[in-house]
Amino acid sequence: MGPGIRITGRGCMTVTVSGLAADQTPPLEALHRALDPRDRPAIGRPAPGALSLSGTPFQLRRFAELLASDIAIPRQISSRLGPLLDRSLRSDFTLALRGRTLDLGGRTHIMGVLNVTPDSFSDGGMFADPGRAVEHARAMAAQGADLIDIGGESTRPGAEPLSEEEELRRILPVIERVAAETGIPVSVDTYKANVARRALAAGASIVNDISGLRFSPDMARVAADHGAAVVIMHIKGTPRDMQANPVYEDLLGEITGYLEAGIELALRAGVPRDRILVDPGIGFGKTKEHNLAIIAGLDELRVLGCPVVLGTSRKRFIGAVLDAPDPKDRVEGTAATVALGIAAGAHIVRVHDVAAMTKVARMTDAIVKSTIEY
Ligand code: HH2
Repeated sequence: MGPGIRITGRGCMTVTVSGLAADQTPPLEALHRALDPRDRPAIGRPAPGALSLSGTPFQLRRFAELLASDIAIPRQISSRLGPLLDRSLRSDFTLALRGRTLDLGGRTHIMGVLNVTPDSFSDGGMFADPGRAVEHARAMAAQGADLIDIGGESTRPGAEPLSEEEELRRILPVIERVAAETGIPVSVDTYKANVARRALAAGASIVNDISGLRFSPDMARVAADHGAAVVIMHIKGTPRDMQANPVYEDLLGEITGYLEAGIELALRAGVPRDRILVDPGIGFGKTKEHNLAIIAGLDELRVLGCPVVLGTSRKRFIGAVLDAPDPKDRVEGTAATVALGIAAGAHIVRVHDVAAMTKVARMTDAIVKSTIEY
């Protein structure tokens, strides 16, 4: 056999610096030229005032080191690239919950959805009875769920807000029993600080807030006071109005910015960084095209340095792609989003079909997280 050539690898990353003034580009280009040719990432000018560098993590780190020590380049650029690269390359995530830890840097974790509502878009009315809800949580745990996410208010597009009293009446008995009887960590899906407070006292250990800590000013403090973890999710608008023509200038940039500001809120209130998770909020103020682009570009959220939760399960955009109006016919479509979401960096997937998605996640992990043994 003659010589052969193979090109392999997933390790190429691109850093794009935008908003550069005319006199800021030449020193960056000079710095790039100063690198040993073997350590030079590929340089490009994707738009006016923007510079891109593509290469291996090693090449980008070399550039960041040189940049950090260059006094001709504004600190605002030179001091940020190194830490951002460190966060983007981070893979060790251990989530400390009451009395247990989840190693999110290893295999993908499964968050089973338990809606104790009469009107959720896919399972509304099925688990409104506490006994049936607890039974379903047990079944999901047996099927592979690592966490159970319990919610009492549907946040489907157009949904009206629910009173705190009614939300508490629905979820508290279920949270108490699921936490006590299954031992599986429980997250409470609420944007109301008073509801979160009572849910945490009843045994939940994570607050899953679809508003990214924005709708209730006290939410971050409540989470900090109870030693709870938080899922900070992106939403544009409110459930009632979010699907009325959502528009973005820079989809992933805006989502990342919103989540970053949410992380700041959490940190300032006293939630430690290792208890913060982020979620791009699939379907929350997004068109079908937005949702697809977010999944494809999910790895952009890695700069936040927090584990990523992805909630695509049975959602409307899958129905739109597959022409499947009934959410129960969206399981295979959900599987595609779970597999590609994991490949693009999701650490936790929030799903209704736990048995099927546990297998999809294990299979995807076996391919993309090759250090895990099966
Ligand atoms: N999606 C829903 C609710 N909560 N939380 C996070 N972190 N991420 C999500 O994508 C997410 C969420 C909506 O789905 P569901 O709970 O099944 O429906 P409904 O809001 O109608 O109860």
